[in-house]
Amino acid sequence: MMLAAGMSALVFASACKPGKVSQTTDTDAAQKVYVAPGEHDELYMFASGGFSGQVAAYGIPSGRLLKVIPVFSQNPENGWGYSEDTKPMLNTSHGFVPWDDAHHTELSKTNGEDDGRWLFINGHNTPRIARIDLSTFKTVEIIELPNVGGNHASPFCTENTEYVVGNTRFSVPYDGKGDVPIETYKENFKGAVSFVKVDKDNGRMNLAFQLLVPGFNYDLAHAGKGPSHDWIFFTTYNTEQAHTLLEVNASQKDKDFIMAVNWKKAEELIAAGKGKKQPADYVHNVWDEKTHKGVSTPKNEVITLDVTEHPEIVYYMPCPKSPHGVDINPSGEFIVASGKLAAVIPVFSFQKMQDAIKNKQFEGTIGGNLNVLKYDAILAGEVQKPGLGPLHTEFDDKGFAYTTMFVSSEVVKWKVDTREIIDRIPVYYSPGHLTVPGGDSKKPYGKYVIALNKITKDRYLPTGPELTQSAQLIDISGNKMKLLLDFPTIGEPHYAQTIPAEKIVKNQKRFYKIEENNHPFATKSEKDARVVRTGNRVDVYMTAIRSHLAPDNIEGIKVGDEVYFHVTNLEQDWDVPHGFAIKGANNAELLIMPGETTTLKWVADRPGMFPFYCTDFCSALHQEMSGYLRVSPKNSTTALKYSIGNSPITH
Ligand code: K7E
Ligand code: CUA
Repeated sequence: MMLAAGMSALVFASACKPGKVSQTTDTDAAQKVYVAPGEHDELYMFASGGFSGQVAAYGIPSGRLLKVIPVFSQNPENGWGYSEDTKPMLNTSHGFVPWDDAHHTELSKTNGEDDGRWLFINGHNTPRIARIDLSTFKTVEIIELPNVGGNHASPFCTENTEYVVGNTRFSVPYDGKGDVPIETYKENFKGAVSFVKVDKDNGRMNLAFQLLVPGFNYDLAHAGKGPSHDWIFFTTYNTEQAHTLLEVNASQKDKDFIMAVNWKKAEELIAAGKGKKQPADYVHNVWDEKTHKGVSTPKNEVITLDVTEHPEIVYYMPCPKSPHGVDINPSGEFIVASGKLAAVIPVFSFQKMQDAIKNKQFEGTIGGNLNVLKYDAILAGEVQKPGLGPLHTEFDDKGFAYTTMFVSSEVVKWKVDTREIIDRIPVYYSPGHLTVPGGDSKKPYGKYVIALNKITKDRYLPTGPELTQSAQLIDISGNKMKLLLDFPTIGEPHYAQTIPAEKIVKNQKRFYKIEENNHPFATKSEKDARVVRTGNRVDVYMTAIRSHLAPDNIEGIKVGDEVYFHVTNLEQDWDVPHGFAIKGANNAELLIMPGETTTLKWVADRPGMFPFYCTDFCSALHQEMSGYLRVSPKNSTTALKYSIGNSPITH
């Protein structure tokens, strides 16, 4: 108890960072990160925005922010979560939830290599997994996960993206059975590992099954590859099963565990009908590229398998002191876990683990029937004195590993097969995750490591009490690591994945074909622009092309009318979006891509004259791209009328 309290005091105290440390940057650092005007970066980095709920794409090595991709949070910049078409994407079994806490970006993989097709990210708070299509940089699917409290160990994909997997951070009773005393944690609380099947052709997700596992806190995960292909590994903490003051009560034991799950065998058991259908409420939201709309579908059932009834698919690997990250090296043989309060980094051998299972080298059980493997039997070795507060490890293409040290604020480079420390470099300050291009794949690209830092203190110009988080680009091409660049990030970057640009660029979509637009309110030519009243609902079929909106004069709208602006961008060229905004809208603007239709709902709340206009500076006459909508009192007799130019639109 004293030790644990002392350790957590250390973690806490060290959040006060050292003062400004002068450092030597490589003299040619500027040259190494300089991307000349008009030139492209070599790599994309996709970083989570943490509590911003979004993903950001940066160019590396310049550190330039290229795009904020809205995922779980509304984004007024492009109407994500505000337009009628995108609102269903943020639907959950709790209704519309326009925010989440997004931690881990995960690129889809083929044969263990990043394939550049999709990017997955978890919503930790209201448990969800999202899929972004990297040909459009758009969130195209979000699936909610039932029975889960805190989808943190998520979404990690297996070697060929057979599944993306998520596990519970806060164990809870199953959905619908949560109304029990908190002190019944040990009897009633459970973890649930969600296996979301990914269609290999179109990426479509589907919650295939859930494994019910003991009620611990599951923190992070990585799937095996090569020899360890069939397995996925999760760190656990709070194996003490505390439900209060976890800071102390969940740091009692010298060791927690890595839970190793044979997902291949689990899949076979499910296929053999061993799973149980359980009621579960969750929703599945899918974006349709042709109708330019999201569709939200409620689901009510999940197949579950209780691992205590199938102990042959789960083994626990003892791991020192509240492990956080678990990372598998490119060959798939070594499993590295980072105990937040541990003095060493244990490196486990997959081969030894398999032998230990075969030879029944167990040191105990969990709940009487899940086997705990012997630490010494499965250990390849330990990295001694790595630093304080190890969190996450990535790998390069030359057999080295890089681990972040949150407390001692550094990145440590060590050799995977000998566990010897090669180099260490201070980072500013308190790194969480880090990313090496391809660094969790079978074929790392290497060259850089980017540390994702929680605290910046004095690194940038001050911005009041709230300061930015930060990424630091480090050159790892030589034996010694060299700091090249600091750049601020959106939100709090947790994990990031970095990939050679060529894998993404070749698939880019430039615009949507207007003839393929199946939006139910699409207007494919200006002559079809019109306004239709049905009771107090008014549908405005509007078109946008440089440099006018049609119709641009609308009269006969009455107080209380619900007006739906369905704006179709008729352009068929790259980089010509149009925007749409109207005074008093209770949501946001629209930003409509070429060939796309998007709908904004607006309620006429008072009589008057309401200008509307294009928000995106699209041409020399962009300022002219505007119009008026007249609102009359509820009982007025003003006739519905719409036009552009001097004559009404005729059909
Ligand atoms: Cu280490 Cu949420 Cu992956 Cu942040 S977690 S650091
Ligand atoms: Cu269209 Cu500005």
